[in-house]
Amino acid sequence: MKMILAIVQNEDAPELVEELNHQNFFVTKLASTGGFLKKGNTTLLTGVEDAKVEQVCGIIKQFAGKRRQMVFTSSPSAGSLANMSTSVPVNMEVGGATIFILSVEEFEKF
Ligand code: 2BA
Repeated sequence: MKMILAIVQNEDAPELVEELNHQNFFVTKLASTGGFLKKGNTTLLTGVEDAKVEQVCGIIKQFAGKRRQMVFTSSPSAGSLANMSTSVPVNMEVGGATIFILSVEEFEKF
C-alpha cells in the first residue's frame, strides 16, 4: 500500500480530482500554501495498492504536470486610446506537480 501525496496548482486540482474519482480512486484534497512563494496550492492524498501507483502518477502528470499552453494575457494597446488593452496569445509553460510516494504499513476504515 502506498500513500501518494501530490502538490499541484489550484487551477489543475478540480479536473484532476474528477478524473481520479472517475477512475475509482479515493482522494482527499487539502488547501495548502507553498513555503517559498507563499502562494496557494493544493495537496492531494490518495491511498492506493502498489500496483496502481503508476496509473495514479500518470493521471497526475496528464492533468497537472508541466505542459505548454496558449494563454491569453492582456497587454497595453498600441492604439492611442488611454486605458485600452488588447488580449495577446502567449505560449507559456503551465502546471507542475510534486509527488511524494510513501509506504503505508496498514490501512483500515472503522
Ligand atoms: P516547485 O519545485 O514546482 O514546487 C511547487 C510547490 O510544491 C512548492 O511551493 C511547495 O509547496 C511544494 N514542494 C516542492 N518541493 C517540495 C518539497 N521537497 N517538500 C515539500 N514541499 C515541496 P513553493 O515552496 O512556494 O515553491 C515554489 C517554487 O519556487 C518551486 O516550484 C521552486 O521552483 C521554487 N523554490 C522553492 N523553494 C526554493 C528554494 N529554497 N530555493 C530556490 N527556489 C525555490
